[in-house]
Amino acid sequence: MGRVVLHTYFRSSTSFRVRIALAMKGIAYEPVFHHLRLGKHREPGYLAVNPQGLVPTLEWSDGTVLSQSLAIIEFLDEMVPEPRLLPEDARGRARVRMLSQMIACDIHPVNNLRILNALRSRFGADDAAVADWFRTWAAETFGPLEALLAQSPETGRFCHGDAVTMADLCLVAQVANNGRFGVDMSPYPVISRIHAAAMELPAFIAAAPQNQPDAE
Ligand SMILES: N[C@@H](CCC(=O)N[C@@H](CS)C(=O)NCC(=O)O)C(=O)O
Repeated sequence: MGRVVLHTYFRSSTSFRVRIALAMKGIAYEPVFHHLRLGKHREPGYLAVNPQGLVPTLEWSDGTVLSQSLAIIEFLDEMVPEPRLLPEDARGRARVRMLSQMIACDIHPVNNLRILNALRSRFGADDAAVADWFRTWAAETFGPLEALLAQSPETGRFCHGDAVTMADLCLVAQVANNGRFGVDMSPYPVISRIHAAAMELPAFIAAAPQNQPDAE
């Protein structure tokens, strides 16, 4: 395989999702770090690569440039099929996408750095108010996510059966973010159990924020 580049930031949960996928599939890559708190993702050089100015962005060996973590993960799953991160059956794939999107579409966007910065700059929110906002929207979806996982016979050691899927990548990365904002995880025993099981795996450990070269 040729040169693969990942634009990333250690604390970025969307980058964390992709780093796990790369590690699980054994794909070596060159990281390019963008310090989000210093606004490095808004510099012209990076905007030329990704006009949205968000991480992650993947530069694949054939020159393909992709943003959007879930699109990247599905692309990687097709390029390097083993181990699979999306189930073989349509129903299973839909369920994994459903669980993934609950986090990726309904929690992450409203709790993203630029939203939290806007709460501060436009509405005068302080640290406590920002953390309260974050916890509100995390809980709004983690409650139903917990219920769905707890009631489904398709939930196993991980979100969908006993093998890791894209949903686990999203779950683990969101739990890491929750930790930074003091989200009480006690109402979510199934999510916590899946998180603990995943964090025993080498790919998840290698991809974890604290184990990145740009970690502070
Ligand atoms: N939907 C995108 C979201 C990407 C995204 O927002 N990434 C965050 C880091 S987790 C970011 O770059 N934030 C910068 C900002 O909010 O200014 C994805 O899944 O990749």
